[in-house]
Amino acid sequence: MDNLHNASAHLQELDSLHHLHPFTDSKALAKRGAKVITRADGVYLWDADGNKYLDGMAGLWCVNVGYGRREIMEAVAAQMEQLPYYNTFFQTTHPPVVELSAKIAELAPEGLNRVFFCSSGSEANDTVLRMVRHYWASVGQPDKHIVISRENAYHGSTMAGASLGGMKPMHKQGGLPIPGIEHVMQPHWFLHGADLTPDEFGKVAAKALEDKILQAGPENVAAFIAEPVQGAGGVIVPPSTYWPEIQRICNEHNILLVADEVICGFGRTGNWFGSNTFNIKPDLMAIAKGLSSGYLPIGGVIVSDKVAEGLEQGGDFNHGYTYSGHPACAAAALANIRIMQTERIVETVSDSTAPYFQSKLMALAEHPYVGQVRGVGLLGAIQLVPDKPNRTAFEKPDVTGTRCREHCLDNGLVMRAVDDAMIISPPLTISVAEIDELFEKALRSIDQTFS
Ligand code: PXG
Repeated sequence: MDNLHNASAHLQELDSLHHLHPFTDSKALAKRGAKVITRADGVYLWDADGNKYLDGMAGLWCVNVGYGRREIMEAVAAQMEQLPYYNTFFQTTHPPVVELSAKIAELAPEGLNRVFFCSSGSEANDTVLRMVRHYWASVGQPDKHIVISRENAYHGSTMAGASLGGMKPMHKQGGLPIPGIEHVMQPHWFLHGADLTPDEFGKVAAKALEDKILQAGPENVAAFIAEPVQGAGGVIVPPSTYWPEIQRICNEHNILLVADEVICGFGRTGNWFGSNTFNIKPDLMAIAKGLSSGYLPIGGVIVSDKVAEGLEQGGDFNHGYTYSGHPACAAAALANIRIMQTERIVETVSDSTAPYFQSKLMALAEHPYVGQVRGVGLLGAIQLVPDKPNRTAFEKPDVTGTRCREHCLDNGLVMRAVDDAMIISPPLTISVAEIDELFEKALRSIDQTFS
């Protein structure tokens, strides 16, 4: 154990000297040292000191089939031997990208049959921004360029991704948002619903989109982009009245509807896509994360026939990445989807583990310091509050959530805090016994947070 500990300290020191972490205060991290994760299997992680954790976040909302899948590793190794890289720019293609495109078209909602590949969710949303504008220009309506998104949305960290996103702390850095992007209210009843019922509030939140479209002029608006369920914003499941209204508004005003399925896609909500769960008919869908269960970086934009046909009128779409459709990443995604289909993972989530997970989550609503629980499929949020009856927030946001997260780690559970909401998004392969373990550890950690 001592040797292990030394190994960990040495790595921590080098890490703090040479590695800049995403979304991190480097100085604060250097003081405590990063946790060194060395191994994973199933739903569990191990650190360099030999501690074991149940990974309640599936890495970063992505390891849907769980860790340690030999089928994916072998498919990638075989592809690397055959053809480790070739581009798809200059009228060439290769078997894995063809097969993956066809597979995605088969799984995607009706009428979405084409895929543009990239390496991440951020790149997918950069593609979305350029693609929807190019679409409208191609069909003779170049004025339609404004993209409307929502406050507290997360669409990535590149210039376009972070601009489309509605995270204020991100907009404060680097001169964002870029022009032509507007934000409207998020459907977060707990924070903004005041004394409306969730269903009344859902319509109010949707109306914010219609007001914004009318203000900008529908002839100037290209698209509305939204996550079916906001993930990084705090697992915000919209009221049932929200999505039908959004759909009506986009249809009526001739605005493209973009579903950001980066988290919701590939089984997370109990269907292949969040759009299936919420009966959304998107024109485009951004995908990443669960597409390869995070084994290799790959993302994409799934495009409807209408948009694809419009784009065809515009000639070249001057956009693409060296790694668009990377063969090894495509092979990883194909192997991942094969696992999901042979093991009927989406069906198991929807019929068995998600209902069980949601019942355990709902039971936590009784806790004196839990103001609300939210969830769908294998997504959950536990909103911690100081004063239950009044839906008040803590005076200093983040402190309680961070403390709870630390207790979780001490108890062998990875659970992320979004301000004071505790977030759960485990591998979709989690068993009933592991769900019991997850909630037993979560409850113990919440109790310790308030003791
Ligand atoms: N869209 C959505 C809905 C996301 O959740 C992205 C786009 C961007 O994907 P890439 O692959 O570029 O990271 C995401 C990513 C968090 C957290 O702390 C969430 C994400 C990424 C990093 C951290 O919850 N989501």
